[in-house]
Amino acid sequence: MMNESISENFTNGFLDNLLNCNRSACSDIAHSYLSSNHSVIQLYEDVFKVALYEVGKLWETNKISVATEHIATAITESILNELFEQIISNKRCYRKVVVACVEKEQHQVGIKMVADVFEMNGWETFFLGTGIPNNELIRYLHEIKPDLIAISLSVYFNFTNLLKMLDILQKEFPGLQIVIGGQAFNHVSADMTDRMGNVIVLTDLYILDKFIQTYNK
Ligand code: B12
Repeated sequence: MMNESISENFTNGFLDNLLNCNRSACSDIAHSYLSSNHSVIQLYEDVFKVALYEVGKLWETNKISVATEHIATAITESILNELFEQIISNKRCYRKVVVACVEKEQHQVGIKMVADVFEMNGWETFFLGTGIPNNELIRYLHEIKPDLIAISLSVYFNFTNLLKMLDILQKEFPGLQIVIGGQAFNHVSADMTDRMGNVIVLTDLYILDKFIQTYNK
């Protein structure tokens, strides 16, 4: 309970400063959260994600402008990049993961966090973000030969693009382990996920971290 309210204070402070476009205050909050005994995953899940979901609600209800939403996202992405050197693990496990969004998906903050969790667990991570066409992805996978691909889907109406992407991946790389996540799955029914074939759906970074640790054994 105590811990929850501490996180809430940081999250509210972070959100206020995002909305006021105060990048350096946001950065200070992120660093002091980590120094007060919280993990990077807690920072991502309980501060950054909660604040950006709130930004989404404010944007959806026209309480903030598109510009403010863009700045809030850009600040968060810049802090993720700033923290990267700090989170990278010295213990390498010599596994490779390609991390990408479904074609036509424009949301890349969540999947960047996913890439970081793999890095923290010693994986060599190839973060493609948004905007990679399927044919270029296939070409890249042939080049990198990863152990696993992680895919993100945020917007529900891109689900058919996900099915198309999975179909191509599963034909071209039958043995490749595929993990998928993203907030679109809050709106996808079980009979739809059944159509995805042999893939693993993971809902958040805590679960992803456990999955990677089991996989690393
Ligand atoms: C920023 C933002 C944008 C930016 C994105 C810029 C960028 N660089 O990423 C821009 C402006 C491009 C954008 C565009 C649009 N957006 Co937008 N956007 C957002 C906003 C405010 C924040 C997104 C974010 O970063 N969230 C924080 C991250 C950390 O959360 P996350 O993505 O869920 O990721 C977490 C988990 O899902 C998980 N995860 C994610 N992927 C994966 C993958 C794996 C393998 C695993 C294990 C886990 C995992 O890990 C993360 C940590 O837990 C959200 C609000 C919201 N609720 O998120 C709306 C939101 C996602 N957008 C929305 C919409 C509707 C749109 C547009 C259609 C708007 C429009 N009319 O044009 C377009 C869509 C374009 C497209 N084809 O994708 C809706 C989606 C509704 C829905 N259910 O489908 C939301 C929810 C806003 C709202 N409330 O209406 N958006």
